[in-house]
Amino acid sequence: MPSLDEPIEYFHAGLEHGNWQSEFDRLQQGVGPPDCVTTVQQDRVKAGKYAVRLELTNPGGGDFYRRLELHKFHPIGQVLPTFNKDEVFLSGWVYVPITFKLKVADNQIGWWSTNSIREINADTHQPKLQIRERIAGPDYEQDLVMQSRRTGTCKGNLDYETSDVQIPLGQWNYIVMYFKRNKPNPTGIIKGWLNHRKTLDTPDASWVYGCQDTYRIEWKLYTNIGQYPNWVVWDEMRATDIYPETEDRKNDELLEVS
Ligand SMILES: [Ca+2]
Repeated sequence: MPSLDEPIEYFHAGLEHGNWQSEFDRLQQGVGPPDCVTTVQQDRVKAGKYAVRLELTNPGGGDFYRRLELHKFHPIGQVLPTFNKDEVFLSGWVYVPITFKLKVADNQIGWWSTNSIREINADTHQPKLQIRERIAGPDYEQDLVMQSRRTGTCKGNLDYETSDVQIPLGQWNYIVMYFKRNKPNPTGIIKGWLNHRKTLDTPDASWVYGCQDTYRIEWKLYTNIGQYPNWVVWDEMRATDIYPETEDRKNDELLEVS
C-alpha cells in the first residue's frame, strides 16, 4: 500500500534561490558554454519560479561534451561530507521535450542517464537509472523506456533490467529511483517509477563494489557518444527515506514500496 507518511527529506532542490550552487555541491560539466549549458530559468518550471535546464549542444565531441551532472554530497576537492544512507529514494520532475531523441552510437543502443549513486572511492561503480531506446534503430529514436543497472561497472560486465513502459515526450515526468544496499555484501535493490507507475524492480542487483560507506547522488543529462543535441529541465529533486508522493497523483497505480 502507498505510504501516507511524510517523508524525511535528506535533500531537496527546488532552485528557488535562482542558482544551482545554493543547493548542489558540484556541477560536473566537462566543458562550458556553448557546448554544455546549465541555466536556472523561469521559462519552464514544475513548481515555484525556477527550474534548471541542462543542454548538450555538441554531444558528439567527446566525453566532456556529453556530460552535465548535478552532484550532492561531494564538494569539489573534498571527500566529505558524503551521503551514507543504506536506503534512499531519489526523485525529481524532468521535462523531456517533444524533440528529444536518442540514436544508436558506438555499437550501443542510445541511452541517457537520469539518476545515479556513485561510490566515492571507486567512481565507476554506480547503481543508476537510465532512459534508452526500446530497440536499437532509427524507428525507435523516440521510443524511450527506463532501465536500471543490475550488475557491473561502467566498463564491461554490464547487465540491465529494462522496462517496456514508454516515456512520454513533451511533458513533465516524475521519476523515482529506490536504492538499497545490503551492507556488507556488494548487493542491493533498485526500483524505478515513472509517473507513479513502477516500471523497474531489480531485487538482485550487484556491483563489484557496492557497499562503501559513502557515495554521492546525482541528477543529470549524460549520454553516450554520437548523440543528437538534447536538453531537459529538472525541478523538485529530492532524496527521501520513503517514496515521495506528489499532490497531483491521479490514481493508485503506485505499487508496494517495501
Ligand atoms: Ca522550482
